[in-house]
Amino acid sequence: MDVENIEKLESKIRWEINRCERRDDLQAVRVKYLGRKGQITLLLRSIKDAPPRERPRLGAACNRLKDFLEEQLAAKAEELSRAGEANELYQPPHDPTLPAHDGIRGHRHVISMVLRRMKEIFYGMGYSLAEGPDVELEYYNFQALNFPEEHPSRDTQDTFYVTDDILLRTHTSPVQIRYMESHTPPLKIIAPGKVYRNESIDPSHAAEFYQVEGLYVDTDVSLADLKKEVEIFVQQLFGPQTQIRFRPDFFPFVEPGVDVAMTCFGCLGKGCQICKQTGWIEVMGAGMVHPSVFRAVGYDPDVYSGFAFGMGVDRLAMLMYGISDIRLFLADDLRFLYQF
Ligand code: FA5
Repeated sequence: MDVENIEKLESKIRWEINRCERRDDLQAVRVKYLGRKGQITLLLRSIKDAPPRERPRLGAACNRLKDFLEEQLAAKAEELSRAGEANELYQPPHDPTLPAHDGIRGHRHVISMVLRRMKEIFYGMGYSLAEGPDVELEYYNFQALNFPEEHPSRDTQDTFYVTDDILLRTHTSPVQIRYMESHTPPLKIIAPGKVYRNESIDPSHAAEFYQVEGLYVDTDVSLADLKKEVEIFVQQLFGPQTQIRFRPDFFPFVEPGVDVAMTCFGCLGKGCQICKQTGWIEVMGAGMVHPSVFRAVGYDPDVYSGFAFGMGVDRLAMLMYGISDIRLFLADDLRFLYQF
């Protein structure tokens, strides 16, 4: 074996590697030349039998050949892997900039969406946020709000009691009391939150639902102010053509008390299925803060006046989206939830 023969092997190797079509073919070429009985391995072993002055040149030529083989194998492997023949050793690195798989995405619950919209409108009208506890004292839920001792809603049939004095709030109105106790007028707040009633459940009655309370107290607040504020709110939520109507109603903590209805957005007042042919939809209870309530929080009713209103968020959401059963909001049915 001389240097010339060794160099001739180069073109043989190049030709063989060029013909390789798969990773296995490349491995076969590697074994053929570098395996235990491979041609280059045997050449390297035979150097010791050559005349001493030939050995350095033979050794250098063998090493060059070995390097050449490795380079050719690596280049071909990359070419194959680029062409789709994936190879564990030469696979391209993971690319973190590639777009992710489009998995299932969550989104806000429809009640949260409606609540957010309502808050946005009220913040725009100058109201700020007030909050109170879900587990409330009987005093704030009833007594300070001027509910007589024998009022039916105080009954355990309507209210979830924790103890004699502690209950799950049945409305958001107790937040009015808590807020007035710790602030002096003028004040203008909304209090959104969850409320609980020991109700028989049906398509329009839930045992837990959301309300938004509103309260405005200053030195010269009138029923006309209440009417304008409510009108601005419903027109922003349901459209500028919406009209409102006040009718007398009774809540112990307001005097006078009113039931607020708006013209039906489905028929604009003509009568349709949504409004049960009446042309009107009830939206909230409201009224002028009762003097007894002012006295309970230490305000002088001869100096201050104010209005309060309270509405059910679930019922509004049902109207806005044409939902026929309130129980769907808590049913955890993804087919329902993904529609919004
Ligand atoms: C009240 O809760 C008063 N606190 C509202 C109020 C505030 C009046 C301030 C005056 C001044 P009412 O019980 O009517 O009122 O409930 C208010 C709203 O809650 C109703 O209009 C309705 O939309 C909703 N609501 C009442 N009961 C249920 C129920 N079981 N399921 C779902 N929504 C309900």
